[in-house]
Amino acid sequence: MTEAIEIPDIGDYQDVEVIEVLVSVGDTIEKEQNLITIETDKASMEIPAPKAGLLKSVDVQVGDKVSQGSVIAHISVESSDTPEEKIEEPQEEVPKEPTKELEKKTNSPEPSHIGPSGKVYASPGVRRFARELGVDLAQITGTGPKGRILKENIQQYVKQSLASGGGVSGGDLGFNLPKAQAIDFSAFGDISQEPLSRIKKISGPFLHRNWVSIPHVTQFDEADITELEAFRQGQKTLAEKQGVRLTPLVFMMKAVVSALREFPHFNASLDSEGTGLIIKHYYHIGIAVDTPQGLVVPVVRDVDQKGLFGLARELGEISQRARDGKLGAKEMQGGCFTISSLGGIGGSGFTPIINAPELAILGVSKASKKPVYDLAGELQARLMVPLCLSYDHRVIDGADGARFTKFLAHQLSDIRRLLL
Ligand code: CAO
Repeated sequence: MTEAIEIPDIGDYQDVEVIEVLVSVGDTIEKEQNLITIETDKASMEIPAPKAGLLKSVDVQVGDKVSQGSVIAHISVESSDTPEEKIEEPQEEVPKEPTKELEKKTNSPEPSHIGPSGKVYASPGVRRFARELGVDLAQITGTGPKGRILKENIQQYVKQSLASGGGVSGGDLGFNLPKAQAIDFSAFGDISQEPLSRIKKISGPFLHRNWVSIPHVTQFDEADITELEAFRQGQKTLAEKQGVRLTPLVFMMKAVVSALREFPHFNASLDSEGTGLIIKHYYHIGIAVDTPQGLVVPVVRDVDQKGLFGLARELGEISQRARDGKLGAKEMQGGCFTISSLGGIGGSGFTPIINAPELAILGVSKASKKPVYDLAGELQARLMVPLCLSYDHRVIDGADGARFTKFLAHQLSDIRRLLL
């Protein structure tokens, strides 16, 4: 059923200007999600959706004037019990009434952050400030309570962008390329259209930014996991009895921690000026998880302090929660290094994109038996797993990239080292 959404009671204000449209046709809207921002000479207000549903039309655009009762959108009302609904922001993050904020007040820290649903929450003052500077709020990580974006986060982002020579919009990194033309594909045959999921909408710009702003190099190597696999198979029944799946990824996580200890500059981030390193003395590993809604990267904390079975259990739980769309924002923060494993699917190698502000990411492909000459010159069938390490060449030299994967391969080839 399609319903019109109207401007609610906004006091005595009439003909108030629409300064921002926060949603697009085809978006799945949650109840109380902000749809547009309007602004009088004294205040800005965000207008939330009274119901959840699919946005069929947006009936206003920036610059339009609206008053109480003006129709701003049409929404097709649907069940709110979808997996995507479950990963939405906690209720307290979303104002129940239009948020009236005096400008001088909204320049102070206000609720605004990117939730796991991929939406950007911003107070009118923070949004206005970002708009004036041409800053895309989706590019900013908030440091306020519960990850909220503060005005100083925008200032810091602009400062950093200018220092690194990039454009403040985040998307403009100095490339002067022609815009892709809109093509009418229906001229060539039947087509249908569907919107990108919210996770893809939010992760896409981040992946793009990381791809163009970080000088990536990918180092390829392979590790002999013949003994590791024999050990794993030997432990499988015990693992199953304990209700966990002991996959090669769990061993990979332990091996990565050993490599991060050996090469601390991989367990680091560039500081905000881009002139120094922040070295981390904890070992939180992000794991790329393929979900129906898109790729998410939950973080397993303190991997150095956990055993194989404990890690296997945690990995199983977080990947299930990720697929159910139930991960909280905090569970995707604080990673030191990411592992992206396509080993359960196939392929012989790929070039993973670094998950900034981390400095490196390990791609793992499917292990296969290969003929390998042993030290005595005898040909052996060995189980080899491809490793693909992408690293930030501003910080990590090629030689260290090669040393890192060599060390990793060495760790994986001797199960005793991993278990020690
Ligand atoms: N080589 C051979 N077999 C492998 C393997 C490898 N490198 N890695 C996993 N396998 C096997 C597992 O052992 C399992 O088989 P068994 O049940 O017989 O033991 C099977 O493949 C399936 O494993 P899995 O994928 O379900 O489990 P996992 O722990 O390896 O991975 C998870 C978990 C969540 C990371 C994975 O399911 C996933 O989502 N991967 C996709 C990540 C992704 O999309 N990355 C690309 C991002 S773009 O940079």
